[in-house]
Parts: sequence; C-alpha cells; structure tokens
Amino acid sequence: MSSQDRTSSRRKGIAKVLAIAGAGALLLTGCSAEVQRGWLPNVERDTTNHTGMIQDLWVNSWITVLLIGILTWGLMLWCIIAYRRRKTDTGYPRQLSYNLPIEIFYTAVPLALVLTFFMFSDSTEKAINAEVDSQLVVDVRAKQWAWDYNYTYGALEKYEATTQARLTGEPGVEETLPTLYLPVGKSVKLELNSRDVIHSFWVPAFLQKLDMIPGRTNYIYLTPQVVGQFDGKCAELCGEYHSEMLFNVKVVPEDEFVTYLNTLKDGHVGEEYDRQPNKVNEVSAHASEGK
Ligand SMILES: [Cu+2]
Repeated sequence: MSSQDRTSSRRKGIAKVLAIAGAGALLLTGCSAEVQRGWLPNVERDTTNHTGMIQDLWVNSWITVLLIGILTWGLMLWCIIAYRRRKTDTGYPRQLSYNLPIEIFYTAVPLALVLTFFMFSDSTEKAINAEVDSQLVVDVRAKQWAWDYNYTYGALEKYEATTQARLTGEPGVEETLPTLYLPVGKSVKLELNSRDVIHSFWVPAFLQKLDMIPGRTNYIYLTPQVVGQFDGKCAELCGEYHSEMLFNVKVVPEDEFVTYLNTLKDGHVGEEYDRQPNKVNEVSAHASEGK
C-alpha cells in the first residue's frame, strides 16, 4: 500500500468516526422532547419565588460541565489521533511523570471548579431556606398514608385531617386526593412534621423536597406565584401504601382560599395524634378500609 493510499484510508476512518459521533449527538438532542422552558420538565420559571433561581443553578451548572466535557473529549480525541502509534515506532513512547506544572494544573483546575459549584449551590440554598415572616403557617403532618393540614392564617385556625385516596386505575381518583390549598402571591411557612415514620414532602413543580422526620420539624418558606393545581407526593419509602401517599396542591386567589378555610374545622389537629396509631387510624379510617 502506498503512503498516499494509507493517508486516504485513514481520512475515511476519521470521517466515519466523526459521522457516527455527529449522528449520536443529533439523536441525543432529538430525544429530548421533555426538555423545555429552562431544561426542566414541565416547570414554569415563576411557579414559586424559588423555581427561577433553582433552574438557573441547574442550567448554568449543566452548561459549564458540558463545555468542560467538550473540551476534555476534544483533548482526548486529539491525543489519540496526534500521538497514535506509527508503523516506524518501536518500544514505549517518551514517558511523562513527575511533571510538576501538569500535576499542579490538574489538581488546581478541578478544585477551583468544585469550589465554584459549591459557592453557587450554597448561596442559592441559603436564599431558598431564608426564614420569612409569613402570615400563613401550615403545619403539614404526614402519616401512613395521607396528610393532615393545620392552617393558621391571621385569626383563622383551621384543620383538615385527610384520608388516603385509593388508586384504582379509574379516572377521577385525582380529585379525591388530599389537597393543600395555598393563596397565590402570599408567602407561606410550611412546618413539616411526621406522625409515625420518615416521609418526604415533594411538589415536583416547586422543585423543592424535604424530609419529614418524627420528633423534628423541618421548614419550607415559599411564595406560590401562579394559580393552578400541582401534584404532590411522599418521596420517602414509608410502608405498604407509600405509592398512594399522594396529594394535590391548589394555588388559588386569596378570597377563594379564605372561603375554603372557612369550610374546614376549627382548631388544630396536632401533637395529640402523633405516634398514637389508634388516633391516626380514626382520622384516616378510610386508609385501612378493604385492605
Ligand atoms: Cu410517606
């Protein structure tokens, strides 16, 4: 084979690799129909006062790591091609060890990256968790396998002890799920408590999730900014019917919220029910029906 033939067959090989890589990249981007509005599935930027900053942290981190990835893959490809073994090569290539400048470089650059990611994550997290004086406080009590809501809104103190909806596969079950009502544009302090085992409060559209631990209260402060209905779920495996421990969040105008509160019972269903299985079962009698 002449050296010209060899060069042309090598070029064809490289072209083939590039074509496969290009097709792969197209396929990957083509498969991302879910990727929309800030590259997070079905989440509006303004759902709460936090969703925008969480999206920014996520998207900017992705852009950064993708750029580093492209640079790294490019350098790897370049090394593989430029320093490939030639026909005339014998023995080992020149070895590169104890090269101090390179060692300092590949220690310092990743360290700087990790610290930068840490700094942005930390400042976002601090902003999200900052304590806010809220007129509305909802003591959310998770229990196997439903939720109780204690609302304190100004002079109103109301509660709702909900029961677990049974998933039947039939339409209409969604409407029977326990529903947490929140007024739009008002900041809310969610006090997250558990009556029995560890649960986790998760509203995917709010991009926030927090564990609910017996004997300990965790807090979420947020302001819903868009009227609408959102799915909520328990995100910690908590027993047999964990998968049915679902709820709705309804964000409504303030007057509608107050009207709803007035349909609820006066007072607070609270600590007295904690870790008293009989009382819990009384509240969520429906949960044990037909099991
Ligand atoms: Cu749970």
